[in-house]
Amino acid sequence: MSSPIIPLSGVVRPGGIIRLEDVLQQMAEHKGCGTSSEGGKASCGSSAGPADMSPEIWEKVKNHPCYSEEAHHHYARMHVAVAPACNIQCNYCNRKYDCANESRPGVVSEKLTPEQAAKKVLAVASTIPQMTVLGIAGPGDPLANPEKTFKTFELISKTAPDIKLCLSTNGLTLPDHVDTIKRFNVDHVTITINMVDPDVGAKIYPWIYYKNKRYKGREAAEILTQRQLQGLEMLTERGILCKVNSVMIPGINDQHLVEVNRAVKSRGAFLHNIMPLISAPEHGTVFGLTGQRGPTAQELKALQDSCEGEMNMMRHCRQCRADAVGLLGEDRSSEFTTENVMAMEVEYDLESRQAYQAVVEQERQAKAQAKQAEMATLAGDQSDIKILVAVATKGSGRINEHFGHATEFQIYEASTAGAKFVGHRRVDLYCQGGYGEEEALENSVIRAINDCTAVFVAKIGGCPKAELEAAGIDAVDKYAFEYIDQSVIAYFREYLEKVREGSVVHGQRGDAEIRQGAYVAA
Ligand code: CLF
Ligand code: SF4
Repeated sequence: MSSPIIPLSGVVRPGGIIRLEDVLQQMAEHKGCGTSSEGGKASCGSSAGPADMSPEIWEKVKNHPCYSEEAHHHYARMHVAVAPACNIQCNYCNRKYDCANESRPGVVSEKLTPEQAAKKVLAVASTIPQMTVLGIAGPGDPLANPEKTFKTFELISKTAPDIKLCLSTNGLTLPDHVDTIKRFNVDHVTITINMVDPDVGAKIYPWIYYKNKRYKGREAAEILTQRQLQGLEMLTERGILCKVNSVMIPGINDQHLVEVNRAVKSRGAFLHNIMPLISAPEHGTVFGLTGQRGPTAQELKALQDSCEGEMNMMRHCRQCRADAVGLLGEDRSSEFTTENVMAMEVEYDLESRQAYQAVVEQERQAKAQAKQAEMATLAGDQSDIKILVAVATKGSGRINEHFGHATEFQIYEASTAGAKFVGHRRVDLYCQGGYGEEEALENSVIRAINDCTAVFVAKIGGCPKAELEAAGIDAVDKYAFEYIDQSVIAYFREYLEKVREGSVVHGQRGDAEIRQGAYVAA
């Protein structure tokens, strides 16, 4: 079978400009959409181990905001919601909304055709030059909608050739599509694996629909786990980087996820993303209605810490919507509605995107050097003390957000080993219409960062600062617009000095809450 990919040279205009119309015209003349999973067998790609970060793997992850924590401060992703159908039922999902394997419950995305999706990608890429990854993550399962999913990838690989392609799936039909995934140069695949024991699976999945038949309970879970692990093995054998998402459901699979971690690590997964169950009655899910709780912030962190070994743990996932646009943690999807996008004249200018990204790289290197220099001041120091610091940021790895404008805080663990990103906490906006909202401060922000010793902000008013101090959280604006890692290390060094001289008493802080409500963009 011939490759479905048509030659790029046929659609590149002088100056490196590529137009969607030219690509669509060529594809209309080209027979077959190439979405079959048969034939076209690709040769095995990278032989490098997924955990050893060979130059080849670094090349794949360095600009991917989900696969590299450090990259997520600088590079953006976008999703296109082209895949409405699903072939399984998860007890944390209400099908009125997006696939909860990557999205927070209660979020609805605008569905697109592949052609609309391709135009949207060009529109976003022209507006946000640091957008480097296009993912398909719903609103159902991308591989339950293979024609739409692969047609979209094909269009985008022609019109925006420097954008990495990414896919997220429940894995049921994954083994049938691995060769097609390889052929379309989809380098990053996420599989949601919540269990490897069908008895656990029967509590999470009421049914699956497989080969024209509905299976229930343990039998359904047995088929699902077998297909997921087979798909994972097939992908890693072909050099495709795999991330595994797992939803942590206290009392159901929380202990079991350590075993899941071992199983996926041994099959070559590159990254494990353990996400909290977000569950509330208003989501209308089985778990929401039965009162199944999600984990606390410290329960989640403890599980992630216990799984952290040779395999990287992802801790910066934002459980984004199926039409998310922008840096992780920001939501610019409302700027790119179908109506807006269809009215836009867009051209894909590869050169100016590359020039912009070169500037981003310089900033990234400056940040790394600043961190290294600050770490030198802690060299040789040993202490068991660890503290958490919450940071208000709009991106670029800097403390550049006002306290009142933050809809999330990034959480760093500081110790003599340095500054380590360990998560983020969504909060209600404190500043509403120019005024501080007392309720948001007490019921949302303080609860979300209650386990933190300090909060770093670009600016903060006297009232919230005093209330945070009363809750035992040091509100710090002296590092405004500085790099986060460098500032966290500097603060920790001073903290340690104060503990040693006796002016500060170090003690364990309490736990914190993970926000359960559906996200509302600011
Ligand atoms: Fe999208 Fe997922 Fe690709 Fe990222 S998201 S398909 S790997 S480009 Fe990222 Fe969003 Fe978490 Fe997903 S933060 S929900 S892990
Ligand atoms: Fe919902 Fe996604 Fe599960 Fe399908 S795979 S039931 S869309 S959460």
